[in-house]
This record gives sequence, C-alpha cells and structure tokens, in this order.
Amino acid sequence: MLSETPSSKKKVFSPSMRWDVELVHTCFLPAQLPLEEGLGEIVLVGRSNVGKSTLMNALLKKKIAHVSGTPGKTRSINYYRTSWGEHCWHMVDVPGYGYAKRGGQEQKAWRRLMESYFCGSPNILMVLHLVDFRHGLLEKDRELQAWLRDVGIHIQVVFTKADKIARSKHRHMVQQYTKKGLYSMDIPWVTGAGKNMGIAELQENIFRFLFPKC
Ligand SMILES: Nc1nc2c(ncn2[C@@H]2O[C@H](COP(=O)(O)OP(=O)(O)OP(=O)(O)O)[C@@H](O)[C@H]2O)c(=O)[nH]1
Ligand SMILES: [Mg+2]
Repeated sequence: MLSETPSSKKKVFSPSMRWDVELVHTCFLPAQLPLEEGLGEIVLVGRSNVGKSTLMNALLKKKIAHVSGTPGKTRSINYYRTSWGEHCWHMVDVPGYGYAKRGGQEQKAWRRLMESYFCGSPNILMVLHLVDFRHGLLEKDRELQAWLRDVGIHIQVVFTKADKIARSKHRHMVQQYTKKGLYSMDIPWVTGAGKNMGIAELQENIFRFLFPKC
C-alpha cells in the first residue's frame, strides 16, 4: 500500500520537513475514482468551511487546494500525491457536508460520491475528521463518525480554527469535548492554520503513523 523504495541515503524525519506534492486526480463522479491505485491515503473530512483545504495547504506548505470563505467550495475528491524522500502516499481532500444551500440533486450526487469513495477505496489508512474548535462536534459530525465506524475506518479528530480561541482555554475545551463523546484514535489534535498552530505536530503525527519505523 505505502511505497518505500530502497535507498542508500535514507532521510531522517525532521519537524520542518517539506513534502513534495502534486495534484494527480480530481473526481466529481464515482466512476472517476482511482480505487485500484495502491498508495495509502490520508483523508481530510469535515463540514463545509471547517478548513479542510486550508489545513491541506498548511500541511503541504503550498497553496494547492482552493480555499474560500463561502461554504461548498470543494466539490470534487482531490488526490495529492505526496512524497518525502523514498516515502510516498496520497493526501485526499473531499467536499464538505452540512452545506444547507446545496440542492436535492446535488446532495444526492455528493452522497453517492462519498459512499463510493469510503466504501470502495481499499487504500484509506486514516481519516482526519476536522471539527471547528469553536463549536465542537455537531449532529452531522456525530452521524459521520458513526457511519465511518460502521465502515471500519480509523478516525482521528483534528480541531481547526483554534487560533481564534485563547491558548489558555485549549486544554479545558479539549477535555470538555472529549467528555461529551467522540471517536478518535488518539486524543484530538488542535490546529489553527491561520497562525500555523499545531501544523508541525500534525505533520509529524501523520508521518509517524504512516512510517512508524522512521
Ligand atoms: N483563522 C482561521 N481561519 C481558517 C482556518 N481554517 C480555515 N479558515 C478559513 O475558513 C474558511 C474556509 O476554509 P476552507 O479551507 O475553504 O474550508 P473547507 O473545509 O475546505 O470548505 P469546503 O471546501 O467548502 O468544504 C476560509 O475563509 C479560511 O481562510 C484556521 O485554522 N484559522
Ligand atoms: Mg475545501
């Protein structure tokens, strides 16, 4: 699933690592999904406007995903082929949910695309479930978590927009949200892409998850 080609000069993890990245697939329809490709996938999901594309850009250190203040910006599943030295994987950005202005037909098309992807891809290694730190998990987030668990996918909660909240409150808020119940492999990770908060840690966590022996 993950590609590791032998190399005499092995790179060693560094917190300031810059990953090489290229957009390789943009899928609007289930038939366009490259389900047979073998690279492992880290997927960013969450409500519209929660900051998926922003976090993707922060992680990849490149303005490659389109960001907008208007919800519903990302309408396709976008695969970014990401590599660092001999290590290679896909980062995947998907359209958000909970955007009320989407029409009935569009909602149906969105659901079909997401179900085809999450039920059909054998390469998903971890879903980063992005949740706005100011609001915590809302009903649609809980529905998504229950559904992903049924499908049998690893979930890690990542809070976004934490730069909008005083740092002194973060710990207590994470505890409160956790007490209310959430599914996450590890304690939730806190980020604020606006101020590059928690990005290096998130990058390291992803890398260590993918390549524990590095
Ligand atoms: N301050 C701050 N603003 C953020 C952060 N993340 C996203 N934003 C802002 O939130 C808005 C939405 O960001 P996007 O990254 O486009 O959100 P998205 O989840 O990809 O949205 P869709 O593609 O519509 O599903 C933009 O105006 C971003 O600048 C963050 O961590 N901190
Ligand atoms: Mg987006």
